[in-house]
Amino acid sequence: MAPGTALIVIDVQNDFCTGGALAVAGGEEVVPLVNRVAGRFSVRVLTQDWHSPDHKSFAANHPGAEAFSVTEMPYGAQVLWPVHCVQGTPGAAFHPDLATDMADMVLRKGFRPHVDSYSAFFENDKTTPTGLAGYLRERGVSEVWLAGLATDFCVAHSALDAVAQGFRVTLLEDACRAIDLDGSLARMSGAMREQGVRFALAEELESA
Ligand code: VGL
Ligand code: ZN
Repeated sequence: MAPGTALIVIDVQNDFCTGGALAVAGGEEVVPLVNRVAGRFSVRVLTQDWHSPDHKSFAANHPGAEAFSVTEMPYGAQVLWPVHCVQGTPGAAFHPDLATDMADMVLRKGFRPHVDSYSAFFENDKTTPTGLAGYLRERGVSEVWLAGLATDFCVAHSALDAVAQGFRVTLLEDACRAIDLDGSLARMSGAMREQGVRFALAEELESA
């Protein structure tokens, strides 16, 4: 892999895997693929969804609201999720088989109670940066590959923001799994293709 290419692994945490609070079908299946390809990248970032217990993206913090319903936040529409990835809980920990020692940086997001953060670059208000773009630029990164959970939420928003920040972006498709809520996978896949995100399989890396 060319220098200046980063792997960003999104939210491979227990709550997004089988048995977790917001389980993504087959979420844990991305782990062996991520572990296999990580060594090919010179910069490796893991992200962690990291919510306070009173987080406003939780349906439980909106009396009467059901999980997976949509509400209006000051920054726009927001899906209300089951309580997940609460700071310091086992659900927020990385999947136990994920190779985490390889990470140069662990980036936590979604820790502000009033703003959700799908993207690894910007919170859902689309203005509060996480600092990741600056980190990658300072490390000389111009190209990013994305893997993890969930394809149609945190991975897709990260991919779109990465393009907008001027990075070349590849989605490692078989190292991602989706939630697919009301057609979100088709919608977000279309948006990613439209913005020039390239879709690739892990074998492309392994045969290189
Ligand atoms: C995610 C919903 C809520 C994700 C995080 O990682 O895709 N989705 N929080
Ligand atoms: Zn979350």
